[in-house]
Amino acid sequence: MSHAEAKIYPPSADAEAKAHVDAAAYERMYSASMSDPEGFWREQGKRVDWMKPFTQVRDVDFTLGNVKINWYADGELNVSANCIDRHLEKRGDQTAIIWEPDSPDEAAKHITYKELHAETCRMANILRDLGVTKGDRVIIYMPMIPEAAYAMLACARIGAIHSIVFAGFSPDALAARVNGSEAKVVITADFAPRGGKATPLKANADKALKNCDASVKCLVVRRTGGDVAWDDARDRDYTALAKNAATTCAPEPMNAEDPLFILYTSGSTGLPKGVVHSTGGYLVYAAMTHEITFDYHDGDIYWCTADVGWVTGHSYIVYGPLANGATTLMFEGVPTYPDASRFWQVCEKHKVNQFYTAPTAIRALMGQGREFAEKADLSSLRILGTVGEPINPEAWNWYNEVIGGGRCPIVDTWWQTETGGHLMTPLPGAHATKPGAAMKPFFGIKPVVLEPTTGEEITTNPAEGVLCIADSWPGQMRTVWGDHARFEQTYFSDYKDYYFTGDGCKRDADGDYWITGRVDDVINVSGHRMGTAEVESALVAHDKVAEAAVVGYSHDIKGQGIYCYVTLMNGEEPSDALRTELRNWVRTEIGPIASPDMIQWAPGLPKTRSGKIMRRVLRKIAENDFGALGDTSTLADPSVVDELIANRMNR
Ligand code: 6R9
Repeated sequence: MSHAEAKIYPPSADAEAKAHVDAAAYERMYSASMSDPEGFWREQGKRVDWMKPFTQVRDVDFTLGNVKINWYADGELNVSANCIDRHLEKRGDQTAIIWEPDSPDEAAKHITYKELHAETCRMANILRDLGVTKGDRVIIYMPMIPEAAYAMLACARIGAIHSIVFAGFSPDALAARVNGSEAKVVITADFAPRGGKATPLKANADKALKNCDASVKCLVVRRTGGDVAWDDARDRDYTALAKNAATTCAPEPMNAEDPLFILYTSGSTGLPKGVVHSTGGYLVYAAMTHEITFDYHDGDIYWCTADVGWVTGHSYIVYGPLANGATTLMFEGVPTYPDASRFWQVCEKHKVNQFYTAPTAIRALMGQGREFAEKADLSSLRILGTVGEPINPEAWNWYNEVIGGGRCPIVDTWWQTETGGHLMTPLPGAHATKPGAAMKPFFGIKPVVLEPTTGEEITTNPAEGVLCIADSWPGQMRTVWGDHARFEQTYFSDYKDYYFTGDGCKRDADGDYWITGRVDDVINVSGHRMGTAEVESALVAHDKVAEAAVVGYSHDIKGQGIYCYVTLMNGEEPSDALRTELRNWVRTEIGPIASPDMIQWAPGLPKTRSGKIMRRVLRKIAENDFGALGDTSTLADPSVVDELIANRMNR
């Protein structure tokens, strides 16, 4: 089906009547944000409480060599005070966090804003006792437990910069981030229960810390109480210390441009880079998008199923919702444990109003059959959201009908680690939706579609090309940790004076946007973003591997799978045992999410005479699409292509 024929779902009268922003308000506010960004964002800056009010709103330059992004730069605030203290008077006894554990047999917890305040202060005081001060880095390597949120907010409270490492990452990946950010403390837990199994987080941290500076301390939350090794000089028992820690701690005044967190993410080249987000602009943007995209109203129960290890967990489990005084649900488990009805049972149990998840989860649950959803009472649901990858119309329709009962607007939110919050999404009471379309830019966002090779802007509709953003917004990343030149090169060098997203997109005849996926060497596996270069460098680190090229290919559930072409060292024999060995190797180097789906032995890789691997050809072969390999005449040895086709892994 072409986009022109896509079914259109206009906003319902109910959604429109309730919404913070209806169609007319969107038009008015969007055009104000374009014609007077300074005035627009000055007003939005009032969403947060300032210790010292800002007078400057924006100071931005996208010129290569001189890139700077500053918002509210002379203001001072504290994120933890904004997410907790300012709500205490009005909603101290309201639930801030509902915690749903991995096992449905364990009791859920309801943490009020008052309790959140006390727990965050305890954690902040313990961190201070460990010598953490303003500007220091703290790594958080945690299960999805309330202490993960306390840890984030505690860092923010004392002005430390947190960097969360997803609990599914390996010790090596953890060590790289501890060292890359020169962290003083790693906060972890004994074990991370997930889907009935438990990852030995503390043991992983022990392995990682062997490769880190001896001064790094390890603060351990007792989640399961299981046995762990202990180093008295380095390890501290959080659960024991918290009992005696003070429950007040004055929030540190921070400059709006002080970093709030670093989050490592994959790019098209090299190792993951540390995306740096600010304190003031980030919080304004996370709060605003959370309220408007999900049409959050006081008293609503909001659930985002992401992990705090990803940016979605930062902006839309913790910072956005709590800045808005919301009740946010935090889930420790997985969608299919104990069975494929878990998500829906949690929705019923906690009467969830807004539900936000990834297309890969929807596809996996759709595959298990609608009975699992039909068992649950989903009448509390009002808004559904998706994030992380393009959603195929079949999954969209299932989500709409089976989960939303045809009455819940679906917000397909397109954004990135780098953007801090949603850049494109339909708004529930303002816009029509089309299955698979991200539809409309958020306020202040000026998308441009460029012809990929010339960089010319395409101003007519329909349009197809690469997606850039013409101007800054408060939630934009500020730099790459420790490497501003890499920041400029990655995002501002391909297309002059624009932020380059790395995504391709179409704008249809109605002017609505459709994200078509990455145009660089980043792949998206089950909504997890991965650089093919990272998997390649893990593979070539194995002593039997001479060379490797990695591409994505279409995968029914994961969206994309990881396809590896591997050239072995002279004298090494390919075998299934070696395949397993390499797969396990990549899992240890990076983590299970980077586990190769296919490994094809490649005696030679298709290279140009200048030695560049022609990935376009490798992608086609991985897709089983041999008819359209394109021009291969510049290859040094075109015969390797036939060899690769002949040995294509059968699926
Ligand atoms: C938030 C997040 C970013 C990349 C992005 C794009 C893809 C995210 C999407 C989407 C189509 C959507 N992506 N949301 N593609 N429709 N609604 O996922 O951040 O992990 O940095 O990934 O994910 O390709 O460039 P991150």
